[in-house]
Amino acid sequence: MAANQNQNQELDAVVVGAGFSGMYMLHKLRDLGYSVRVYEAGEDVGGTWYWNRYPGARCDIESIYYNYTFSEELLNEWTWSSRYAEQPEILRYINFVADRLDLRRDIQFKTKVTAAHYDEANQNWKIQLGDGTNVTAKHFIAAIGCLSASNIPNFNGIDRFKGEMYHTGRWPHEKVDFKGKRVGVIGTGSSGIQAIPIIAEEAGYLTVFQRTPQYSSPTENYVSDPETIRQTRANYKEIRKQMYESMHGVPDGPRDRSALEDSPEERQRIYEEGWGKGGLFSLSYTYNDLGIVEEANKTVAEFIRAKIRKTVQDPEVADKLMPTYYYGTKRPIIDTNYFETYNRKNVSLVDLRAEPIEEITSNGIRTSKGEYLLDTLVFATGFDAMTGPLFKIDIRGKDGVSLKEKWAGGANLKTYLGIATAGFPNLFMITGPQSPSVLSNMMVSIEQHVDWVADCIGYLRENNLEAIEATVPAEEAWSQQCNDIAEMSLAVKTDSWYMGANIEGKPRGFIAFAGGVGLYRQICDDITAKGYEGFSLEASTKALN
Ligand code: FAD
Ligand code: N01
Repeated sequence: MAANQNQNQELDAVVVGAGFSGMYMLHKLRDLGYSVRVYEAGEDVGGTWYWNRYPGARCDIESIYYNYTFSEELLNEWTWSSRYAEQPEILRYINFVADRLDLRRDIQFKTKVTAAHYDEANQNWKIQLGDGTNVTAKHFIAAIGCLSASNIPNFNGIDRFKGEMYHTGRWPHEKVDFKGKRVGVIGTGSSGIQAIPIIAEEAGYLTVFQRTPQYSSPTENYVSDPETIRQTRANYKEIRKQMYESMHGVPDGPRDRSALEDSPEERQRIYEEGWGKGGLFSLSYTYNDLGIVEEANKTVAEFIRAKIRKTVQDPEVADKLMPTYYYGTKRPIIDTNYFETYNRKNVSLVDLRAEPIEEITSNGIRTSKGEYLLDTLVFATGFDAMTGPLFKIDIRGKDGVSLKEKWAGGANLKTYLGIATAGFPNLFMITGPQSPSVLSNMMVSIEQHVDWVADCIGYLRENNLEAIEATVPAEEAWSQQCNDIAEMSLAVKTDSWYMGANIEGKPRGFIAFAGGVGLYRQICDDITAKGYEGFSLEASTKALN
């Protein structure tokens, strides 16, 4: 769709974003007979997998679980090539779905949504697009992604650099040529740790600028086994049920045993087994108290540090790579040859805790100890997560109050279920803050939210209702519950993007519901069964105006 064809009509829904969330939301609502348009800033579908094209990008949830589950046909028609598919394959899958469901005809690409204001008199949303046009919709659905606002820290002199600069989350479509170049990578989160080993193979010289050393364990990727795929398809209903009822949206869960119940020898054996299997959960699911009991956490942290010491040949470099925060309180990372990369002759590590970056110069990076000359600079510096993409849109609810103003301080982040917020009727957030979202297999959380929102809109239609809004007491209680659960874990003791700590000036507060996707689904279903308890429902007031 080229120009905005919907200027003069009121749509049932406007959806922002054409990643996994927006695509399923469109399909679902359109199937139920609603008029709906999706607006997407990018040139095509894919969201995360459209933007994050950096070398080494791949998923960390096993591909057989990291796909849509709502359609058995889609499941049976797509076969993943490996345990953890790479970005190009995931993007091919997304395009396959878009074609198969004929989604593009209702998506307007290259179009940013810049503002959305609730019109109380007409009980609808006036939405402004980047091209200056407007559209009106009864429901405004933010499917804008938890990790879609890339973050480039405001380093002094950043505009002076004469070489090439890239952010992992805004990677060009063409291959970036590192051959023979002096490359600097800032950031060692999941993105940096995936990209660094591959860039190192091609670059003339790679300098990694690390602020916080990370725990990372092996991915152990392998080619898909046809028999496993056959069995997964044959048992999908049961597997999906397990995913729905689980903690993180995958069929298994933590072993029901404390790390402190085992002898050191037995623990070592268990950790070795988990390490050997590879993947996101093999190590963290070994015991059920690694995320909550300090002494238990120390055992797994020390296990990984010993692995790093054994892998990295230069003891001084190994020392710089030793993580000290509580394991698992930042998103666990899985890698392929990350620590091994520091044994290469063309790679060096700069510890930014010992020598902070003072400025970016025209020729590279100057730390407190000297200047590093670079041809190419890669920012693997993450995202302004969760609230970042929402705040980029001027969203205003009742009385013209902006979402940004409403959530001004960390403690002020108030949502009901992470889907809605008081004062903003008919605004729905797919995998919004204070939902399980980033703590889970996002596909499970996305599908659950989309289904819930579609059911809710259906309920309004069936009952001749015009608007639904979270009540203040309901969101107060939900936000308190989210904070209480987070406080039980070690996660609140670490500076991480989960806590908003990666963005200068961002209020601190745990950003998600940490009670697990199973419990969360039960709560949502229960609220629906009670006629949308905690929401106020409004009939049409249009006749009165
Ligand atoms: P996104 O894919 O982020 O899509 C949102 C879209 O909204 C974007 O295309 C954006 O351009 C658009 N948009 C935002 N604001 C506007 C606006 N104002 N106007 C118009 N368009 C707008 N999760 C997992 O569960 N497993 C994984 O293995 C995994 N791997 C990941 C790897 C990387 C590199 C990253 C960054 C994230 C990963 N995630 C993973 C999280 C991932 O973001 C989700 O799994 C999922 O892809 C999110 O889909 P989404 O549609 O909700 O959001
Ligand atoms: O971002 P991050 P990411 N000066 O925020 C550093 C998902 N994902 O893009 O730790 C110097 O984790 C920062 O340092 P510190 C996944 O959910 C998944 O890597 O803040 N350094 C850190 O090292 C993940 O969690 C996959 O001290 C600065 C890095 O930059 C999320 O996306 C792959 C700095 C940022 O790490 C984000 O991951 C990729 C500064 N001023 C992403 N500011 C999979 O494998 C920041 N840093 C599925």
